[in-house]
Amino acid sequence: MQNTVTPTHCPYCALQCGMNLTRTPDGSSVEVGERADFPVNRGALCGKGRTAPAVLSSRVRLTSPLVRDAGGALVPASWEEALGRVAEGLGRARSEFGADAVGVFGGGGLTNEKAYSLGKFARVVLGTSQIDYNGRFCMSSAAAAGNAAFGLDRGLPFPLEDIPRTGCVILVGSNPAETMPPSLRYFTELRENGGTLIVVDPRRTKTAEHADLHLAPRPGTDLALALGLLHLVVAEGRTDEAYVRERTAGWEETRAAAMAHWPEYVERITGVPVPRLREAVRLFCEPEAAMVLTARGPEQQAKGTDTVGAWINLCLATGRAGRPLSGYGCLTGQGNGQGGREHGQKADQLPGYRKLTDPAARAHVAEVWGVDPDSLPGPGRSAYELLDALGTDIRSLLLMGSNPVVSAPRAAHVEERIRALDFLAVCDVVLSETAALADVVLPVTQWAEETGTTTNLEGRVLLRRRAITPPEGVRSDLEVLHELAARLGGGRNLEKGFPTDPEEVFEELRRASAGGPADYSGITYRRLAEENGVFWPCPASGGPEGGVHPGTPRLFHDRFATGDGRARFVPVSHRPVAEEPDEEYPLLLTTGRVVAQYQSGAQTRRVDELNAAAPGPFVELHPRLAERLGAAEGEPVAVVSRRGRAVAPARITTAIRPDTVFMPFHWAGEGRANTLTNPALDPTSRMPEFKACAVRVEAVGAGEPARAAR
Ligand SMILES: Nc1nc2c(c(=O)[nH]1)N[C@H]1C(S)=C(S)[C@@H](COP(=O)(O)OP(=O)(O)OC[C@H]3O[C@@H](n4cnc5c(=O)[nH]c(N)nc54)[C@H](O)[C@@H]3O)O[C@H]1N2
Ligand SMILES: Nc1nc2c(c(=O)[nH]1)N[C@H]1C(S)=C(S)[C@@H](COP(=O)(O)OP(=O)(O)OC[C@H]3O[C@@H](n4cnc5c(=O)[nH]c(N)nc54)[C@H](O)[C@@H]3O)O[C@H]1N2
Ligand code: SF4
Ligand SMILES: [Mo]
Repeated sequence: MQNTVTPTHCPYCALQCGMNLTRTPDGSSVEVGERADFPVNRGALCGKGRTAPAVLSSRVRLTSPLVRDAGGALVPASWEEALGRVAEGLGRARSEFGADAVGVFGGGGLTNEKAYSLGKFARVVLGTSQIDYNGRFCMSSAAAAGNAAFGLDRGLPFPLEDIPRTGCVILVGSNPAETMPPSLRYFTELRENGGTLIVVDPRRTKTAEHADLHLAPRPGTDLALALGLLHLVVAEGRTDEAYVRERTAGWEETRAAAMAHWPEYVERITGVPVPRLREAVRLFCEPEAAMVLTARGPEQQAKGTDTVGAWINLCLATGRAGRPLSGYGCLTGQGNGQGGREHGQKADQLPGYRKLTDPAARAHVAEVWGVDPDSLPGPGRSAYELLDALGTDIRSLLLMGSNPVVSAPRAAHVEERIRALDFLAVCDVVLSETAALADVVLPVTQWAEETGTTTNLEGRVLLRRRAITPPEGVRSDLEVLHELAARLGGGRNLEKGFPTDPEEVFEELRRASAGGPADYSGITYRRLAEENGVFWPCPASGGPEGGVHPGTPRLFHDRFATGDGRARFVPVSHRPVAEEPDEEYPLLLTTGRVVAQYQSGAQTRRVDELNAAAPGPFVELHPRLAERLGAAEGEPVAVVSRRGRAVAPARITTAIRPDTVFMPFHWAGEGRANTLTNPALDPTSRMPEFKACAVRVEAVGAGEPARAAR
């Protein structure tokens, strides 16, 4: 029998707050308690974490497989029948149209074990190249920029505990007060210690309220802003010449690009006044150490990779990377946003953050998997491109851990593509909007009911522990993959490569990742339990005096992970958003999050306390804009883009720029923000432009003729 109190981690965001779960007396659920021994959150939790057990209840979750009957309704079925149908649905597409007609879509909330097994399942069992995941919509631009500049992508190259001790932090398009509330402490402590906080956000968010300086650029102009700051750094003689010479390459070209971005020109593009640019440069350059942290604001742009590159350039020019208490970092989002991008559910990737196109990587992983390297497919399509190909090139899809009907850009089109599939199987804990379209829904176990590892935003690998017995009728994602491998293997006993015990999967993941950039080979479940998490890279040996490797909390202090150890400047220049406002669509829509809902809302919209706090979508608009529109607080307004129309109540606030409107994306139906968003993709990361598209807003108040805002 398990202990009654189980130390574990939250099911939601990348902070992966520690919590203690106590089984309720009848054993059917758990209560969340404070877990003070985990340093990242020191006991603090947000409302989502506190109420997470509500989603364990069979009142809101799935407890039986569902299959579509002859009349088109989803009806309960046995596991035997449901698994048989999935194997048939995936197998038929493969035999009729070839392996690439089968798609797989994963999620950054899946544990490392699940992400690893899903990637292996796609390549080994299905033989398809067509796998990608929702992390593409999350931190892919920062990953691409980090790889280009530093030769390695780990969201934060230092632990959060370094933040309060640096001199200045620029938080770019990041709203931790709502998206990672317990982490706000690090920024308030920074200020208590005499450091300064600069927030760059078109909205005066709850986070911006804590800032010493808030810059509110027009959405989609962060690239110009960063170049303008770099221009001032050079013009004011604040470049760290020695550092640039010794630790970087490519400065001259970047310097030239920055010099073309005069502060006055940058002010015109961004709307940020020149004196504020100067103030930001002063605050950032004066202290001994400083950091730039980005999140989805600058990253979810069709030029997200270049935009993050521009912020990294600013760090490199001023000697603020790979030094104590200095650096560039990306605040990753999902529970396993970091680990989920390392172990092979990404279109171009093999475990250990290896490249699918690298012959040595293929040979290593193929050996661990016991297959011929030539049998491994090449890179496939990125997330949006994969969704866009459903029903045409891709005939059947296995989806695990995402709800794209709500969260994908141009969602009405994506929904149409999903409906055009010959066959859709969804593994989920609840009947999400996407699961509701499936031919077969497989109900799976969740966080408190299963063991597994996640890697938090700091690169700290953590052990989530099983605290209660799952309800009858559900199975784990690992069991699903095991059973499907048996059915689809054509007598090859492929299920042997898909153990259902997470620790066994982790042991294989260790070997597969050994020697790769994200090396987990020195990490074991036992160490994770004893040490409360271990930072990768952690090779199997090579610790001090030949002992165990301690893990790597801080990266790049000696050298960057490039061939010559130098960081690379990336020459970038400003370009406009993919869809500039015009006569017909005169405003910019940006999207994001509220504190009480999580992502597509599939889980949190099933929690009463969270719905009471955040009952539905809304459109944030400035009073001047509202007046022109005739929009009143709480009254519905329609937001219209080239992709469609969404309706939600107006929320009138001076905290937003008058040329911008904001919608959270947590809801389906009429108020679905992603009906509007633009799937224009970044050329490198293939990130869609969630953060800027042209719209018009119309008041749809009772009886009044709608007026369009100009
Ligand atoms: N409550 C809650 N917490 C979450 C999540 C959730 O859904 N709900 N999701 C988790 C996940 S997966 C993620 S990725 C993180 C995301 O965490 P954040 O990145 O903090 O969240 P967002 O609200 O998407 O975007 C942050 C800010 O970017 C601003 N912004 C919009 N456009 C621009 C722009 O062009 N430039 C700049 N500089 N800023 C812009 C928005 O106004 C917003 O305040 O949160 C994680 N935590
Ligand atoms: N407009 C706009 N759109 C956005 C964004 C934005 O800022 N603006 N942000 C983007 C970002 S950063 C992200 S990360 C995506 C997220 O969007 P989604 O990919 O839709 O993320 P979730 O809502 O977390 O979906 C996870 C699904 O998996 C289920 N699930 C949870 N745990 C498990 C598990 O262990 N196994 C299985 N099989 N299922 C599980 C949940 O119930 C849920 O249905 O949205 C993107 N979409
Ligand atoms: S901040 Fe994130 S990890 Fe912490 S309790 Fe809230 S949702 Fe969970
Ligand atoms: Mo995300």
